[in-house]
Formats: sequence, C-alpha cells, structure tokens
Amino acid sequence: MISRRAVLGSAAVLAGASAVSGRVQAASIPEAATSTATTMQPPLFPSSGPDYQPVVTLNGWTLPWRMNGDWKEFHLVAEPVVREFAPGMVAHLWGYNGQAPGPTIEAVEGDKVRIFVTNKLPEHTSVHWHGMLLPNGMDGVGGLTQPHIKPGKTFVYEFVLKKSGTFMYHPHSDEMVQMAMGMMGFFVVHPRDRKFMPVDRDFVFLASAYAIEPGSYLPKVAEMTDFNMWTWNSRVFPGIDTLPVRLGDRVRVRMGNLTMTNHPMHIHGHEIFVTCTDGGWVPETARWPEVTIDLPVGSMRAFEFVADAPGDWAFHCHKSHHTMNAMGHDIRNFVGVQKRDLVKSVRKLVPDYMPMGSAGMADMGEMEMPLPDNTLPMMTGFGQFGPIEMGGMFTTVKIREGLAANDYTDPPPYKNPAGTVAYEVASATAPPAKQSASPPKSKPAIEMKVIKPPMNHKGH
Ligand SMILES: [Cu+2]
Repeated sequence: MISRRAVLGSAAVLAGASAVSGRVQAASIPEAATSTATTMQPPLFPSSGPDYQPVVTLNGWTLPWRMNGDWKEFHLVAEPVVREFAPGMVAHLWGYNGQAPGPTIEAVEGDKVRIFVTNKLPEHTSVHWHGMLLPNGMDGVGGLTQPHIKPGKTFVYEFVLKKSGTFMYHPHSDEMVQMAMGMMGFFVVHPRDRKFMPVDRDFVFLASAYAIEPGSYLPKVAEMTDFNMWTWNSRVFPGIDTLPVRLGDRVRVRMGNLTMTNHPMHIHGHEIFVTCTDGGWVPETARWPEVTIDLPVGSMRAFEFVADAPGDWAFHCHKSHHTMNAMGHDIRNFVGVQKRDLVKSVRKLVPDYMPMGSAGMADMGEMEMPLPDNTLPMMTGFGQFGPIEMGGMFTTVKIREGLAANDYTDPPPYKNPAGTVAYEVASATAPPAKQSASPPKSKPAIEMKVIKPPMNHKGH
C-alpha cells in the first residue's frame, strides 16, 4: 500500500532547493508518497477541481498531490528500487518513489502543476515531460534547457497543462543508462470537459526492456539490441495484472514505448481504434479499425473499444520473442531429432543443459525444470485448459457481466457457455509428422550454382 514518508531533512538538500527557485521556499516542499506494491492500486478520484474518470496503472499507482493556492504540487524522488518482474525474479533498478516505472501523474487540462524532483541517485538526472507543450526551460533536457540535477538536490518544474492527452516522463540525463535501469513514468492529462471522450475504464502502462543475465539482478546498461526481459510496467507474464472489464464498458488502454524496438500490440476478440497519441487526440474521421497496433519507439498510443464479448481475451505483443522470458539465444532447432542420448553426453560437460524439445518448445511450458536463482521460465503460466506457454508482454482482458464500476479485482477463469469451446472429434489416430534428417536421395532435376556478392551481415 501507499505510505507517506518525509524524504527531506538534510540541510544540503534544502539549500539546493532554495537555490534553484526563488519562488518556492524549501520548507514548502511536499512530502513524497512512496509505494512498493506490485499490484494495480485503486483509481485515485479527484478530491477537488473538475471531475474525471481516473486511470489505473497496471501493477502501479497514481501519485497523490496537494493543492497550494492554485498550484497542483507533486513530488518525485529519483532513487534505486527493487522491482519484482514476476514471482521468482526481482531486479535492482532505478525508478521514482519506490518503483520502476514511477507513479502515474494525473492532472487536468488547464491545471498549473509544480513538480518537485529530488535526486537520490548516485549520478545526476533530469526529468523530461514527453509530449507536453511547455516553456523551453521546463523541458528537462540536462545541459540544454537546465543544469543537470546533482545527487542530493531538488529541482522544481512549473508549467500549465495546455492540452489533455497521453504523455510520459523520463530522464534526459545519461539517458541510455537511466532508461535501461527503468526510469520512466506515465503522465495523463484529463480533458477539462468531462463529456469529451469519456470511457468507463482507462488502463495505462509503459513498455520497457531489460538485459538481465539469468541469476543476476542488475540490467546491463550498455545494451543496444540484445534485451531478454520484455516488460509492461517492469512486469512480465504471469506477473502482469489482468485488465478486468465489465461487459459493455467503453475501455481505453494507453501504452508508451521506451524500449529500443517497436511492439505490435495485439488484442483478441475485439476491433480497436487508436484515439490518442502523444501528439494529441485523433479525430473520429481519421480512425480505422485494427486488431494490432504498432507502438513505435519513443511513442504513445491509446486505443479504445467497446467490451462487447465476454471471455478471457489474450492481449500481447505480437513479436513472439517478446512473449518469452530470458532464454539462451543459441538454442538449436531440435525439431525431429531424438535427443535423449545427446543430452546425456552434453550434461556431462554442462550439468544445467536444457535442449529445445524434439517436437517444438511446448514441453518447456509444462515442465517444472530447475532454474538458476532469480530468473523465470522462458514460457510459463497456466490457464484453466493447461499451460499457456507465454512470458514477457502478455496478459488477458477479462470481460465479465455485472462487474461493479471501478472494481478491478482479477476475476476467476471465464465459464464458457456449453458448446462454445473448441473440442476434440473422434478420428482415426494419425501419427505425428516425421521430419527426415537425411537429405533427399534423388538428385534435383536442375543443379544451380549461385554466386553471391560478398555481404556484411554485421548489425542485423
Ligand atoms: Cu514487443
């Protein structure tokens, strides 16, 4: 649960704060709320100002604020955190207010926001408000628009929220390291008009990727391509919250991408429309139906749909290696190979050796294999019909009749009506396909010699 703590006290920190802004006195810095919970916290309804439907953050929470005159004040603390990716694996990351990603900031179009940022990291940082229209000096690019925030110092950002929409925050100091370590958060600005683009449920999450060797705790920060943990809000399946939805609800899902590759986000059983990007709302005339939405690097997309079909619907990235947890990239293809004797020999040299299955990798989803400390099975999770064989960026949208408004409790597995589940039919049993390991005996009718120009395959 969310607790409060005083984060300031040292004279050095206080002096730093007053040096930065002559307008705000050190004594008036708000407390910073902190949370280490890994499950979705209830929506934070507005206690003053215009009404709105608050968002819920998958495996996260919304940062409380206070009013100071007509300023809405928030306090972010950049600091080292420990984040559980799923039961069985934790990572040592950098984040904000106890978590990576940091808490979601919610406010309303037209609000004057004052955001205090205290740096408790071992190196300097800054916060960039991605997508916001604001004065140049509030844009948070270390060195370009402000001095970097040194360890122990607190800076203040003040700006007016010119437009509603879907935004995020992240450092613009030593960016590659700080984002590889998990520093990011969501920033939602609700429309001032409650009747503009209303939805019943509004979910948010950020995609991030980490390179963490099985058995270790710290991401590699100089990684460019070879990430092995593909996360939503620094969680992987089966640790990602489900999206509980009441049948008939209008649902919005807002996603941001701070990984170094795109993610084709795919939902089952519904047609969806992109209604908002980090650039603003998409007019109705410019929308088209989709079931997969590309989430480009450094971008945000919000899609909407009417939850008109009850069930447990898969929602995942469609890059199949992004729905896997850490794995050896050098796995050989053993389909069709009888590997029992081979494994015995290899295990003499490498006791932990795990080959890919003879008939595919599905048997790995079912096996309870011994794993090194602090890692997760490559594919895992069980549904009511058996192993789900997923990892990474996968969860379910659980659409049910009669959920209470704002009830986000994970419902039990869907009870499919009789006669609506795929079923086995009686048939003559056919043996599984065999793949011949030996080359075909007959010579091909035409033999060809292909001369290829030399190519540089580096960088693929
Ligand atoms: Cu992906």
